[in-house]
Amino acid sequence: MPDRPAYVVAHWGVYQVDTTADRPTYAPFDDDPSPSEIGRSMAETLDDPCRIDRPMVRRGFLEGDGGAARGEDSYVATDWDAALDLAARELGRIRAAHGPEAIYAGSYGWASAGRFHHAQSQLRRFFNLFGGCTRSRDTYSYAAGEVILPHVVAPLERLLGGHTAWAAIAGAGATVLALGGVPLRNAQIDAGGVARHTQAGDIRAALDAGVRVVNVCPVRDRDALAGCEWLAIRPGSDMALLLGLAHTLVAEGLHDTAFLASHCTGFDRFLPYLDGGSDGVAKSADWAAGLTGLDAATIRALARDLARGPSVIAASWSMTRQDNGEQTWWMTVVLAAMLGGIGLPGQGFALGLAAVNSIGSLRRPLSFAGFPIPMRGPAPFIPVARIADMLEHPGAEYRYNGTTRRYPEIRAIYWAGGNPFHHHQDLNRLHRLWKRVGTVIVHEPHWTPLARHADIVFPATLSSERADLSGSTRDTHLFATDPVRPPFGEARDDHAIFAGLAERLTGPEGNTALHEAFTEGLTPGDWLRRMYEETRNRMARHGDEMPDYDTFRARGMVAFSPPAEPPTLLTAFREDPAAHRLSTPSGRIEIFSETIAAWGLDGQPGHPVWRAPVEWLGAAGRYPLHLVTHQPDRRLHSQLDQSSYSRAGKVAGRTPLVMHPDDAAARSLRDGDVLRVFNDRGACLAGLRIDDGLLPGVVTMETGAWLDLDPATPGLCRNGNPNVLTPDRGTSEIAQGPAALSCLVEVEAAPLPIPESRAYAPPEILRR
Ligand SMILES: Nc1nc2c(c(=O)[nH]1)N[C@H]1C(S)=C(S)[C@@H](COP(=O)(O)OP(=O)(O)OC[C@H]3O[C@@H](n4cnc5c(=O)[nH]c(N)nc54)[C@H](O)[C@@H]3O)O[C@H]1N2
Ligand SMILES: Nc1nc2c(c(=O)[nH]1)N[C@H]1C(S)=C(S)[C@@H](COP(=O)(O)OP(=O)(O)OC[C@H]3O[C@@H](n4cnc5c(=O)[nH]c(N)nc54)[C@H](O)[C@@H]3O)O[C@H]1N2
Ligand SMILES: [Mo]
Repeated sequence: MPDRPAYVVAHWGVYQVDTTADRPTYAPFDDDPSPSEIGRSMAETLDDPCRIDRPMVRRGFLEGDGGAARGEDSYVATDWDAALDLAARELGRIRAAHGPEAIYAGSYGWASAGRFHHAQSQLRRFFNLFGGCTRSRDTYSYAAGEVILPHVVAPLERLLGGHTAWAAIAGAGATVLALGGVPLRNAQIDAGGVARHTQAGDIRAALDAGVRVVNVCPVRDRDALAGCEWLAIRPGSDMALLLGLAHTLVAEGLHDTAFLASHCTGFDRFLPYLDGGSDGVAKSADWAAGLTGLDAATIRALARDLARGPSVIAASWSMTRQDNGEQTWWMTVVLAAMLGGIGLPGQGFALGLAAVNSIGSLRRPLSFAGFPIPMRGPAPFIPVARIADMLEHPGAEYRYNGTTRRYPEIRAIYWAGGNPFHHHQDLNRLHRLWKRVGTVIVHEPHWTPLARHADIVFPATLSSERADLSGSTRDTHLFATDPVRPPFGEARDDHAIFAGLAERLTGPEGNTALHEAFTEGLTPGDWLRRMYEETRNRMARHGDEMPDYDTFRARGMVAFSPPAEPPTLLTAFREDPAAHRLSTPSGRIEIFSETIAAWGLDGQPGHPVWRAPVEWLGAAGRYPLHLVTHQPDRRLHSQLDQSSYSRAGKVAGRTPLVMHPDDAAARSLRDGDVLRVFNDRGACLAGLRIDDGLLPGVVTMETGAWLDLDPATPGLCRNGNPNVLTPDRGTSEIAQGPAALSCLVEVEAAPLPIPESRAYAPPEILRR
């Protein structure tokens, strides 16, 4: 070990680990001004009762049950050779009989930080060399935005890389209209690691500099800093608010016609919709008031305020995870264009301020090498959240991004580094359809609900057990991370697991050595050196000097300077739209898109439109409450849910459900009660927390509680995973993204006797 602290990097922070005691202790990185508490769970989860020590095979799989008991079964502990032989035989058999695309290895998920030990990269490299698989496209975070924005303004990755910083917004003294608020709780995280949690400080400084933040959210969000105003909007209606603001601008002659003429296209095609000429409905402030529950006068005043001074129209990522999420982000760009501030310092639109630490912080995009993924042959895919549709309707047609596609027939599922039994919607449906698949192979460190839905479970290591290169390309550092513990039990790295399979399989033509191709004869240490050297070359092209690999390892990190000026999106385009054309067909911001109009989709005329959500308070019937799910404060998704820190945030041992006092009184419920939350898709238990900081009629639950379906009560999750309630619908035919956030429910006191949650008790394991 070099003469420096041992570093371990997680998506929620960087830790200096003391390895001299019996158990490693994790202290936040010295230079982190505001570390996340989530790291408190890291030591205890290294070897908690949920950790998987050996390869496991589901008992019913060995007995040939065809998947019937998947999700409820016991497991047989086995040795590595037997488990790898079994998995390799399954993969080889399916490829030979049905082609590699009969294996779904979409494997969406966050896994752990680390650029080499990145489960998805390992999996993609393996399957590309194996001959392919069916993959997934886009994310659960903002699929609707990823698909729509390239047609309208620019690819999302480009926009998030050089995103407008709070420091620029502070410089402009702008008013920020924040749809979905500024959820500081979420800024604990960044994909790949956070060296310095700067988001809270940056927002504080902006507020102190006179920035006005208007939180538009059904929930007041106590995490957002004091000083933000709160406009309690009806969930799912933000698009109507944006249209009402736009209508007011035009009605009062406040829109920037010069900017619309010089940098945009199609405003004239949108105007007849806005003023009602095309459909007889003016999208006025009064119209918007009826849909959003806000005052028409408030909407008008807000439009005038936004037009008067510098402004930012900020939409959260959560805006995209709803019915027609495409429209809300499109209209966010359009409203900002009408205000004319796009590309002026600290003005324009923002996408996900505080969604993760980097968005709004003073950052510049860094260019780090990843584990190489050779591209081979065709790459069939599904939109990531259409997994259950694919399993239910093989061969069926669906629309996606202007094309008509067909679902493949899937015989096996392979997952490493994600948890669909956390992240997917309508989990009772997924649980049912998952049983139709012949073989399920999973790598997991812990007995998560995904591991418990697998036939072959390979125990995976955690970041604390391996050396890596770690850092986010939207952060400030690259770290040399260290193993601070030997692997738990017989756990292996994802790379070693794929290498073990590759030893037992050939490439697609039957003659290539897959192991040789996968590893290139390199050890993990060799890969780290190679990836570092490539990173060093890339960064040198951007003028950043990095030390040689051995010096870097000895120092443990390299830091990159912040940008000279706080960035604002699209400044070059603003200055010279001809020289810096956008990548849209017109090279401009597309308020009307000929491309999208030509798709001929029902109710999608080629400009942003209001389409009422399927489930919302505007049309509530049997289920009168609107459930909003949001990211959890005490963990990352379902990761670390078994820890004492996460469990200390529960109410009566279940996920808290937050409810307005009036709604609780109407149901004779008291704080701390165990609840049954239900709709036609399923039910879960929850613990009541009464709070007046949300709109009556709205209830909230955080995501990420480990699914624990009750064998005695079909459809009931005893632990409080809200995804047994959420709908499994595409956002629209444009992106087919997850409409994960919201649904209608009813809540009652849980009937007695209340079943115990078994979520954190491992399955029965037979050891020979
Ligand atoms: N209702 C509702 N649902 C949602 C959302 C919502 O807002 N509402 N949000 C959605 C969003 S934005 C997202 S991004 C998804 C997140 O969904 P996921 O990213 O799937 O959630 P995680 O819990 O982070 O899953 C990561 C899994 O990887 C495992 N893991 C960790 N490290 C390693 C490793 O090194 N190797 C291997 N093999 N495995 C490892 C962990 O144990 C865990 O099971 O959830 C989505 N679901
Ligand atoms: N601590 C922690 N941080 C995280 C994560 C985590 O698991 N834990 N996950 C990370 C990931 S993968 C992602 S994608 C980001 C997600 O970042 P976001 O998508 O921004 O996060 P959410 O918490 O789902 O939603 C933000 C807010 O939107 C509000 N909201 C919901 N529906 C509506 C609506 O219809 N209208 C309005 N106006 N507001 C609404 C919710 O009340 C919530 O407070 O967070 C990241 N940060
Ligand atoms: Mo996400």
